Amino acid sequence: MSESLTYEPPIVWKWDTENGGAWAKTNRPIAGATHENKLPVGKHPLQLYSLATPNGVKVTIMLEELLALGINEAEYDAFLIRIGNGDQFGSGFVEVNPNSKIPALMDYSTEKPTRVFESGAILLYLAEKFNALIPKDTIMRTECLSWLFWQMGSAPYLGGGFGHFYNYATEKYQYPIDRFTMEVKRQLDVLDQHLAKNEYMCNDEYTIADIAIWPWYGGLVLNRVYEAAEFLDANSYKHVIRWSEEIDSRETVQRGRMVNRVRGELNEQLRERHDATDFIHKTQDKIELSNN
Ligand SMILES: N[C@@H](CCC(=O)N[C@@H](CS)C(=O)NCC(=O)O)C(=O)O
Repeated sequence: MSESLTYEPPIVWKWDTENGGAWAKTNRPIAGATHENKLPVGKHPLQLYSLATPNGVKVTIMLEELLALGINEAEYDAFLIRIGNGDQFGSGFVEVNPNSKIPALMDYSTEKPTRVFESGAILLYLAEKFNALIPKDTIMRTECLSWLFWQMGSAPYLGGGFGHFYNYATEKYQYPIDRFTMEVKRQLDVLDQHLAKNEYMCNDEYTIADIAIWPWYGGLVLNRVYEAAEFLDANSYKHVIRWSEEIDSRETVQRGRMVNRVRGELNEQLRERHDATDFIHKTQDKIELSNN
């Protein structure tokens, strides 16, 4: 515990580089590149620069879903951005995403190369480009976009709020944990009530709304995010559990979760993906075996 739980803010806040807590090495109050670093470019039109966090896997799941639908133009190269090492502040990455956060995508199939950042924008871009995983009917399409933007607005309370104070913070304080737990449980109840009446987020159609929401809220109730399932009484959200388990069983989702993964079982880590056969030959267990 620190000496005092109360804090008197100064007139003007100053950056104390020694006092950043978890993520202190990467958190900064300024934007822009810290170093020169050209990004690699592979052989496919779509180039993804990412890491298998919940925001990152939204995009790899989407790309694997598109490929499974037979859309071969969705073939992609996925390069690893290690945010703990500050790769997101390299000059090449900042050109693709001035906000220095994964995931970021380049599409070289357009007349001029297109950059896309923000996972929700990437999902929508790919859905529109390939005319897939987004409802065709205007009312359902609007419903789908409402849930997509709901996720983008809600998840920062789960990640930056709840996750930070419950999981990452070295000292635990009741005030922020209570505040963000209340909000996350409210969000889970929003989902639970909706999924009681709908198979997926948009009625009976699996769409980019599910692909955006599942990595965060599915991950939470399946106890993969912040190890908080028991604390949040996740089993009581039984419709969220049903929907989460169903999506988790999709082969496309299992593949998407492996891409750009650097933690967990070695055979589930495909740190870089350049070809569909990489899932067979290039997982980390095989790479380490061939290096020995
Ligand atoms: N709203 C953004 C959030 C992206 C985001 O927060 N990415 C995190 C990893 S999950 C990141 O890159 N953090 C690095 C940093 O903050 O420096 C999105 O959905 O794409």
